[in-house]
Amino acid sequence: MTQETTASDPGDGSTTDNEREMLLPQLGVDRRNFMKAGAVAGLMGSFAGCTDILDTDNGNGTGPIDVDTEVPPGELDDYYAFLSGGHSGDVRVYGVPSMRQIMRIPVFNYESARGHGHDDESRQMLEEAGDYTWGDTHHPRVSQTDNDYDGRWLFINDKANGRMARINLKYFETDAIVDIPNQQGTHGACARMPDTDLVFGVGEYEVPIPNDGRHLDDPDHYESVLTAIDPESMNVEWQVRVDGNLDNGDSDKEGRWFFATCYNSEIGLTDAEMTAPDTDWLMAFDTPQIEELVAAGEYEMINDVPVVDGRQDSPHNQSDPIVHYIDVPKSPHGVSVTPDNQYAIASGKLDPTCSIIDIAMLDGIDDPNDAVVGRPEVGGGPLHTAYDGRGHAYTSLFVDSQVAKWDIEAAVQAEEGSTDPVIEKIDVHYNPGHLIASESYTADPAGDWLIVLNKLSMDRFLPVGPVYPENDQLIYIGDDDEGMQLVKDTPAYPEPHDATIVGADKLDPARIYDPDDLELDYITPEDAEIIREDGHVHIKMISQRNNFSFPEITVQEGDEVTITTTNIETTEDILHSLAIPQYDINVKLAPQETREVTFTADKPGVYWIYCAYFCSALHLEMRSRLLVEPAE
Ligand code: CUK
Ligand code: CUA
Repeated sequence: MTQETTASDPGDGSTTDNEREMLLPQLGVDRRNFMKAGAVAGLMGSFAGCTDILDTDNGNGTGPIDVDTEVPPGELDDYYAFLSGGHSGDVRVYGVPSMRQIMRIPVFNYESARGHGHDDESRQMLEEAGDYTWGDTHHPRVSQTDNDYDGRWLFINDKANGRMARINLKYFETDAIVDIPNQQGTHGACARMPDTDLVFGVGEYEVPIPNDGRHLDDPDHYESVLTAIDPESMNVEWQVRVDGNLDNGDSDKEGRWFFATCYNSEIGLTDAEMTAPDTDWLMAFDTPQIEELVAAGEYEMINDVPVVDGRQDSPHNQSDPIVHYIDVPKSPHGVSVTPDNQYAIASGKLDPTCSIIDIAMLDGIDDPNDAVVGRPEVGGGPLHTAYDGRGHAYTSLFVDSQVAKWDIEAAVQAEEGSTDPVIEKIDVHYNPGHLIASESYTADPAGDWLIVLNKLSMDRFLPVGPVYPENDQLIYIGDDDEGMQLVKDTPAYPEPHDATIVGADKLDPARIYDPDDLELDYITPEDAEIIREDGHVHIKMISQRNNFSFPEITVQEGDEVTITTTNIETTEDILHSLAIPQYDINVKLAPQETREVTFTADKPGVYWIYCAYFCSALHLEMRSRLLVEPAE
């Protein structure tokens, strides 16, 4: 148990260690000096009189500290949190409430510890998906059945290169990536509810379609598309072209409406042009109607994708439009649907309000602006909104470095621009982007934890040079009387944008591989062999504590070499790897996993194939020689 992970109240009115530490800056005592003096009971005692300060606000943006976030050694968290890695290109798995980072899942990045991009299969997946070395992940969304997490998949966008990836949550491993045509910058990512039968990629950067050089400096030809992807096949099923651009998105809970914000309705080319008008749009896509048009052939085929015209002057948008363009101020950013499916709430970004759209009113409406039923003023720079399932909305305020908690029904009743619906604000550190409440994207949020993904961390951690970590803060929201309570700072490698918090009991990850789930044939000790044919050497072998099948393997310079390896261990947590120095290869092998790697033996010499996962007391001895004989 450490100072940092404890925030429990001893319950006897005395001050906890954590409270004392949080008081230190105020009292002009730094942590080291405090710790040095820690044995001095007198100093401890001198803090006791300070509990009154703590009961109100300790100046650190926190309220009273009486929330138990401790997950003692040997115990497990209640929730998984999946955080996007931004331009690191990966997804991170945290436990909540401990905020311990448990795992990283490489997606668009090459990563050696998990062998991602190092074995033939994952390398081929990355190459076929555009052959980029990085991506920009923003919105991790876990698949649902009947509006609740079903533990099958996690979908994640690539804002950089217009892609969508799927992570298999049995193995916590990226198993498919689609390079989306006609879309530059897939930003928002979301699935159609209630059963994740479509995954939507929201196209941010408007470009000519097709973008083949025929229109360059002519913004009249710049467009964005919404993309619908089949979650099983990962095929792009259809797209809708729109006016303006698209940013974030969310789906209703009944399989009809998909909402996306647009901050560049004017197709401006500079920031000044993009922010000139007072309103942009929230778009509402009538997805069953779009599917009917696709089925009826009412589309244009562009780069092998059926593209339906959803622009304002499209014939499909005259009566009973397929896309409603709803005016909202001003360069809106996040949009999210309330758990009860009543409202879509768009955050104003450059306007201090959120716009509340009554979803049921959209059906057959003449003027979609009539569906805006509330517009509370929540504070400076509202970006994203999350829900606790008790009728409250939590909106991140980028400019104010705060989170505003407000009452949704009160905001519908109040005058436009009223601040009355705001119940409470809490300081966060600093400049929050997304915030995410536990199971907020389902019909039944848990309503206990809120993670706020702060872009700046400034003075919150030891300095590590000019590249700062982000700060993921944990806030307890389970007690409406006490109010929001900041309980934890967590440094994050750049740069999480969004997260999904899933009850631990809703996932059932495999402990070892099921060989039937893998493409490659399982290799037993008896199967081990070296097959030589016309300049190609195929080595089939096993790995186990503490060796590979062959103590040495001889090949000729210039041979193409394929090594297929099965880790035949059946004990969980006993991993091996197949690392080949100076050949840039490290393939991870979890128990019962088979992987394959192919390379050209173009460097003569002796190379010790070794295992990079520390697997046993004889791990260091787990190595074989690759002997590459020089060509004549
Ligand atoms: S975005 Cu980054 S803070 Cu990509 Cu949802 Cu808003
Ligand atoms: Cu196998 Cu180390």
